[in-house]
Amino acid sequence: MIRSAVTIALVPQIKTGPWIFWDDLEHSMSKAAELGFDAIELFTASVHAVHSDTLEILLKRYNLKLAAVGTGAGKVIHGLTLTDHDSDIRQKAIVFIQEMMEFGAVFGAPSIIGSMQGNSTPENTHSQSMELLAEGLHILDQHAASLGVKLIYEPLNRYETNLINTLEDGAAFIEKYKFNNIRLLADLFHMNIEEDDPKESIQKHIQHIGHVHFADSNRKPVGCGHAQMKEITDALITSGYDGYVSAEAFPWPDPDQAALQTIRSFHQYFK
Ligand code: LER
Ligand code: MN
Repeated sequence: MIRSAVTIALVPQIKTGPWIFWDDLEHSMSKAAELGFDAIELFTASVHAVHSDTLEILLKRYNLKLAAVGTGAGKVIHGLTLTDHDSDIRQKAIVFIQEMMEFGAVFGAPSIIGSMQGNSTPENTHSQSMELLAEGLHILDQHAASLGVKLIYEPLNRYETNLINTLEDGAAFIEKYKFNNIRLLADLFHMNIEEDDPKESIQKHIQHIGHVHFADSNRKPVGCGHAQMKEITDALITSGYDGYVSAEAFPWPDPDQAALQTIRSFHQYFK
């Protein structure tokens, strides 16, 4: 079954980012529950930001699930990526992601690697960076197996990474290295920039897709842009997608209205 989720970011340093709720955790969760979301997707500065006991109590109180845990703060706050030329930083990036994975696994939730994949730089060519990415993901793929959760890898648009931009390249990478526990994130905003045909790409790579970020062409809440949303969401439904569709969009015009617009769109396309 396709389920709805909404992002909550508790990282002040990325306050201009595409996350619906920014406020205090419980207040955001109560709003999500009131609107009928099934789950939340959480972005925190580190595993120390929210105690798992506290999260467990709140998830029960508001009858919500944890859909996924974002790791972007690892790069934004701590400067860590899996492809940094400095092996010490790569090692710290792996530990940061492993801790996030352990935090999420308590709730059966996967962690997402987006910006922590990094970029190839003058110090590392593209192929060297891809090797470093594969080395890091190999360790994390095994960690996912030991925890019994998936790890979600997110192709980003070209302005955010020069490593993997499309579902096709992501799928080829997973197959090349035989990662059994890594699934792709289909972020509809990035796909709107990079995919020739988002619906076809979804149909073709559905077996690799483990999470969806729900946003319109301009990264506003779905319904506020010009993406061909009906054919994209139909592709998810008819291909048998069975995971979360999580609102990662700008809190436009404000968090409450963005959440309301998102859940209305979710019902329009998926119910
Ligand atoms: C993270 O999910 C993502 O999509 C990035 O573009 C955030 O900057
Ligand atoms: Mn995303």
